[in-house]
Amino acid sequence: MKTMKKIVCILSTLMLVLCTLGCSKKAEQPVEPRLLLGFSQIGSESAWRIGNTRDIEACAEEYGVSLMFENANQKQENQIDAIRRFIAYKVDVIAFSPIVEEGWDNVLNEAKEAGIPVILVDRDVSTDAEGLTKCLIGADFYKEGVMAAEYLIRKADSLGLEHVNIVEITGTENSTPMRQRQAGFVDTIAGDDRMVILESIDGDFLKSRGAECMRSLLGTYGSDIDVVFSHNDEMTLGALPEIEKAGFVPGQDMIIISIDGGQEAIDVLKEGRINCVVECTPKLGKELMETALKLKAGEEVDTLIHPVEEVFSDEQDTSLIAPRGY
Ligand code: GZL
Repeated sequence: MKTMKKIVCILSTLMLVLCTLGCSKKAEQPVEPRLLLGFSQIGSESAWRIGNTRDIEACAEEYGVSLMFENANQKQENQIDAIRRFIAYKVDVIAFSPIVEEGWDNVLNEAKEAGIPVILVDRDVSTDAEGLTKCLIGADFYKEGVMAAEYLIRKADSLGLEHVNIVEITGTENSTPMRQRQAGFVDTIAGDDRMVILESIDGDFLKSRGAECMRSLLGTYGSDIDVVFSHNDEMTLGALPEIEKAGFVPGQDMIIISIDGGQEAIDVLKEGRINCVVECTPKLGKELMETALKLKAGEEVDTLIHPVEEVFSDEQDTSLIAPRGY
């Protein structure tokens, strides 16, 4: 009897081991991706862009989306080539952040003819054609420009400034953030006679160009500059050392206003060398994956998704600003 019990015990243990192996084997089976998404990213020009890429990659993983990711290294022709590869590969959905607004009709028509829906991430395209894209997921850049100007008006009031000379370092010419941030800012200061924009200069969202632009502006206007309005943190961080080299104290001799809200800029805000940072969140991955999955399932999607964004400035206790994650 005891022998029989031993045999049953060994057999049941063996069965348990086999089942476990079998399960783990099943667990190793590659899980079919829910969707194949082709994404063309502009490049790696800023902490914002790198944060955007990281968020999209993390969300693809989380949502079980197979991501074909291509970095265009700041060239529109590379983005167009990437979209054509996605079409040839017959991805389920195409998404991209257009470096500039014009020049996309041909390739977007090719995607439409191939029956592949396209989602715009971060930036927009300018086209007269209908139905080339399904959705734009990105910041309200015009509002960011408005928030920057509204801060400046409050700051000028608090300092009792009667005349405010502004220099503007803009983002990539003809890009949505450049056009909209400038429009929002200009429209908001338009009614305030104290405000004068001495010059706007294209810094292409790059740190190195931000430094070059600031050197040029300092050479032309020097101590006449009251405010630097910079379209992104990278250019701001490039400009600050140039202001200091010229003998001025940024945040005191000149009011510094920036946009993006990355950790490095927030740290400098806390030091008092920047006065205001308007948030532009790069965390668009969740909305992108959910929208792409809806399109794959043939569901209706919102045509415009704006994230909620805030302003960080020397009007608040900046020590309370949480870590930014980009
Ligand atoms: C804004 C994004 C801009 C950032 C820059 O959504 O398009 O591009 O403000 C980035 O940092 O280069």
